[in-house]
Amino acid sequence: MTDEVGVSGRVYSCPCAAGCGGSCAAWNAPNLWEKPSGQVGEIQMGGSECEAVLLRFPGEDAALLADLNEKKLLEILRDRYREHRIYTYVGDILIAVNPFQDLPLYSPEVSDKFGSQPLGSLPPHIFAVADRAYNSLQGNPGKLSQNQCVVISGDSGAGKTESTKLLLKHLVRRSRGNLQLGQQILQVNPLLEAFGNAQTVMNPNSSRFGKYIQLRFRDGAVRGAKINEYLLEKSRVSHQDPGEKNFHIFYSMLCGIPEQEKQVYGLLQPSLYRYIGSEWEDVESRECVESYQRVCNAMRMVGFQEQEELDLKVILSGVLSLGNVMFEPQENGGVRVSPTAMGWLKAAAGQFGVQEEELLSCLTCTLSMTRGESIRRLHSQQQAEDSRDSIARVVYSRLFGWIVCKINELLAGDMDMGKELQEIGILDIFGFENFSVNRFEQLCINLANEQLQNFFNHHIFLMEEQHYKEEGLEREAVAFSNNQATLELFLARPWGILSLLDEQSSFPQASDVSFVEKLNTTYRENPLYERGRGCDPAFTIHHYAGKVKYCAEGFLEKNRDTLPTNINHLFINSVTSLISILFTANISRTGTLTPQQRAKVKVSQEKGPSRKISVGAQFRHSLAVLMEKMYAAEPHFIRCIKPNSLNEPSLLETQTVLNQLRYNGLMETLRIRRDGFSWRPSFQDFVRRFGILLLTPEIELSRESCVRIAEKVQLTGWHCGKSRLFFKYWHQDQLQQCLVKLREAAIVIQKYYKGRLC
Ligand code: AOV
Ligand code: MG
Repeated sequence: MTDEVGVSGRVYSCPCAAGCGGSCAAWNAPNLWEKPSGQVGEIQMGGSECEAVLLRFPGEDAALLADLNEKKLLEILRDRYREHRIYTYVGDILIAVNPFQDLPLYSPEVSDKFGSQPLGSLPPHIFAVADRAYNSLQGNPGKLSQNQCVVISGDSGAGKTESTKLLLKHLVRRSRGNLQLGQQILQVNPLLEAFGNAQTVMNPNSSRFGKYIQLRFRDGAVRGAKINEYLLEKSRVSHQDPGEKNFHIFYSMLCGIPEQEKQVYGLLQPSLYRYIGSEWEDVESRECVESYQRVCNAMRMVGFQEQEELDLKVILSGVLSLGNVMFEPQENGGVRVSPTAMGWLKAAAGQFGVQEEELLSCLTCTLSMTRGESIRRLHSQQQAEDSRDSIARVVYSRLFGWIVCKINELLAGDMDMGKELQEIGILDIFGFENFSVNRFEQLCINLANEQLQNFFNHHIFLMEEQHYKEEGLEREAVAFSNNQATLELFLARPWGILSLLDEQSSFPQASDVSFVEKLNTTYRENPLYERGRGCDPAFTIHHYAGKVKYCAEGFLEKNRDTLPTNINHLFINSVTSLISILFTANISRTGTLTPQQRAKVKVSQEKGPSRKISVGAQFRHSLAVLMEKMYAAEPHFIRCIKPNSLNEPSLLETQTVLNQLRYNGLMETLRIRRDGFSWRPSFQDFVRRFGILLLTPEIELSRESCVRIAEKVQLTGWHCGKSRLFFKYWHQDQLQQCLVKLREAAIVIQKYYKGRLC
């Protein structure tokens, strides 16, 4: 095989991998070369062009560009996108531009090719990111390697969820563990998407929850998986804005269940259900039938029992029936169910496995205990409707929480055997959102995205700077847009938005208006905050990705998330066993809390709604737990870019892409990756991992050994600090290639001697 060292010091190998000696067509093909100036032309190898940097296709790694500016990066992305080269590196960070069409990039053959070739020797690809994480997991013999995490970020519809699926697919294939477990893991996504995704105006398959999937490995093979879910947007069950839909499962169920079977669940025509709304007309039934089959298959493959599946469908039907229960006022100030809706009440009670009168009482009045006496307060029409919708929402969100718990149980594998496992986590959350009306859900979604951007900044800019300083290396700091202040605006105690929201939520007299007034006075001087204009309570936040105006209506109620009294009691005693489980185990409320907090939530719920942990506080907590996990892992970043707002293939809108490059900080990243040293192993780690290259039995874990290794492999352009080494990101690939060669040589020698002995 021919290797070439480019001006950057990076070694390039002929992609044919057949030991062509530089004679094959791939190696000598035109357009394979790029001059150090970044100029691309049909330059042939050899002769006066030997200084040229080989990029198998122009612009594969934007960090290698000599003349660096926004326009150039944009041009590269556009030119590559035109040729369906959707992946581009900025150093070790992968940019993925959504193709909005199926490309032949992900076949098992491609997967195998990536798994078997040295890192960096193939064009940029999402599989290569997976390989890098996987190899780092195997990294250091004799030392438990660091867990890895892949952080995928980008706007809504940019391709995060698709990327997650591709990563999983490749990792499962590569790790070649238990085949059945691998298949189960791959079925998790279709299942979660059916229940947790929905059509929004930005993305027809938008994730309405966040997830962190942890793949657990031992000896390089997958041994189990665990999912953490974050904040399902349950308000969607009872309300969808124009152009949006309810969760996919409702549509696929209504289309996919054969007519005769529908009776079992008490399901009627789709157009009758209020929660399905007017968007029903658009539903393509064939597609729906197929998606229903896919969900059923996925449930079976993951390992759900038949009875559980049956209960699940009955409960979903119950949610739909409940949504049709309407009320009318009565003379005593209370309400009754409209006579035409009595059938729906009966149906819902049957489907939930509870007594009709008791369900009715939960909807139409509130019971409270004062000094041992129970007091009954009648609901207004609005209160009755709110109770109905909140019951529907809580049932659905607990069902979702239960599905996740069940998946975790089924995919736990042999993880809990006490032996240490290594982990690759993949984070796929809901992307940044800015709709015409933004509510409490968008506030939480955008907060999560701020947190991720902060994590990215921390790793790419701050840690870099800090390391140089600590290790005595003189480097100029790269200016970047730090969003720490925005994060504090949300999270600071006691004056951050979430704290003020909690404070207001605990006052019975407070309202959305008084909450916004409180914000207005607290943040009068804060440049990241703007008062809302117009009559509704509203406010605007300057996010890293732009200004978002939030409509504060419903904030307090959504944060309090109060449930009608007695509903827990009613549902725990349901004859439908799954309903009773949902309300006994408290699944969705506590899915991400520690056992102590779990206990606290349980106690506080038993004591009544006022002591309950608010939605904002839970979300803050689960974000904190997630960040703790991610800060302890070695991160790999994928930045997804949405090329146009129409979700069309082959269309790249310059301004749309430019905006994303800007607020994702990709220009600054480019600069820091070009000038900086992104891989900084300690002396010990470096010797442990690459000491074998010296081919001597006893090697000290010292600075000198490091220098000997780097010199032996003829690395150039690296630095030595006080306790660690500073490498360009490609040095790691170069060293890895040397290890592979050494391993291959060892196998040949072994075979040779074996042959002689025989
Ligand atoms: P998101 O996860 O980033 O949005 P998705 O992963 O759902 O975005 O991607 C949106 C759509 O883009 C998908 O449904 C596909 O049609 C298409 N797409 C994305 N990546 C690819 C790819 N590699 N190849 C082919 N098509 C692709 V959100 O979840 O809304 O933030 O909350
Ligand atoms: Mg998604």
